[in-house]
Amino acid sequence: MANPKKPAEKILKFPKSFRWGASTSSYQIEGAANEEGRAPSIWDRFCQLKGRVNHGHNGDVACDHYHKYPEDVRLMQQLGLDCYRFSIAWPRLLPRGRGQVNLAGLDFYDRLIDCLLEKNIEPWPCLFHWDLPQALDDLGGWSNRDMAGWFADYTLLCARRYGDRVKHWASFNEFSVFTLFGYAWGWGAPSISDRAYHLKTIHHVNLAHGAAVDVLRGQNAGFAIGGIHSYQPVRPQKNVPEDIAAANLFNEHWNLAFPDAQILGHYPPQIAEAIDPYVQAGDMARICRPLDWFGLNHYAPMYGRADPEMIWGFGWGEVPAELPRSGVGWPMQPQAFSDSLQELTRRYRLPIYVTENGYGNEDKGDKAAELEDQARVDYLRSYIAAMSQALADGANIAGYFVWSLLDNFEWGAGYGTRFGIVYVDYATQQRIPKASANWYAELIKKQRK
Ligand code: GCO
Repeated sequence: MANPKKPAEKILKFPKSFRWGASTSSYQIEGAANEEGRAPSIWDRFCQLKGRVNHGHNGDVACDHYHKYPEDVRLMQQLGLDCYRFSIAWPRLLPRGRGQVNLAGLDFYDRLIDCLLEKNIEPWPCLFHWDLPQALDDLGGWSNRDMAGWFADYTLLCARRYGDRVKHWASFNEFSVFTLFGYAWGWGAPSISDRAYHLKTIHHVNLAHGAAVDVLRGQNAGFAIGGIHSYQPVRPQKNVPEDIAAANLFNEHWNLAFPDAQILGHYPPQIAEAIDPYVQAGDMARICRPLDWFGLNHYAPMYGRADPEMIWGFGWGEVPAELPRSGVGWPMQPQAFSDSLQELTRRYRLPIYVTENGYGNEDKGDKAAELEDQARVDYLRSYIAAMSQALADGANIAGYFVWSLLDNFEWGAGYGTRFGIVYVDYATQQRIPKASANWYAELIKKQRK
């Protein structure tokens, strides 16, 4: 419920060149997991493990976007979006991760891109949103240094096929999140929990990013290339030395391990020391390649505490009781968003695209309530107001993509958590814009006047 006593935050005018969009990812929406030559990814495998994904859900059908993309693109047009961020499923293009190409997979993204362009919506593909081909995981996955070369080959395939129509490219989505969850904490695919494996993964993913940037640049000097980072301020749960130290290491892992290496050319201090055995001469220059933009996924501040049970000794602390929470319990603090935008402008000196920001809630089965999502409207209004203030105060922000266009497969939470501005009825695959979609469309329209 909107708080009647609280004045609505003021959204200042954005420049005409500011881009408005929405984001999704392949495994979360496409479905058609076993169709037309797509091979399993590590997420298909993970979903088969007992008790790992809520309700035993998986991405086999998801939002059936593979078949319903024309309808989804029409929705984007109705919302007035300038651009659409999606991801390309590596196992759809290269079922074994390398070698034999699946032409039907290549064709799918051709159709999607053409459909977007017909409606004047810019396609912003991301090359990796977590669905690693299982065949490559069988070869050691990201712990294998050869992955950098295989990722570069996959990137070249995409750049050659789609580069005549796609200008904006993202290498990876949330480097730190999938590496921490998948290889340190074991809570996501491929469910590994091992310090050495995790460190190698960090370094090889960074090498893969650098190699992909070079491939893209070599294909077309005019491409606009970026990486997408989850950046949330990490605060100590208590003001005691153990928690301060834990929050500091948490921050190195979550916020700095990838962008510092890719943009500043070095690892943050504690990671630099730990990762040194895996770094070869010339690697930092291979990782640190010129970029055109910084992709920021931001949701909420985080609280860290010392936790000897956790693999790196830091864990999730409690959120202070005075902070309001979203429908999935994440603290809501728009000021942390504007602070992050200022901080990132200063640190990396690149134009920032907010590639994800949004509000999640547990589905309680009340469709009418889902459609009247006032809490999501309030969240978006207050966060976009904070972004407009940051812009007015000098942050370099060029665009905003809401997460997410559609309700979708929310990883370990399955379909029980909804992040969409458009409701998906999974029984019928019907799409219905929520109040937040209408609000977002109005906002975009007003900005154009
Ligand atoms: C991530 C991903 C998205 C999520 C979204 C909500 O951050 O996990 O980029 O795929 O669905 O962030 O959790």
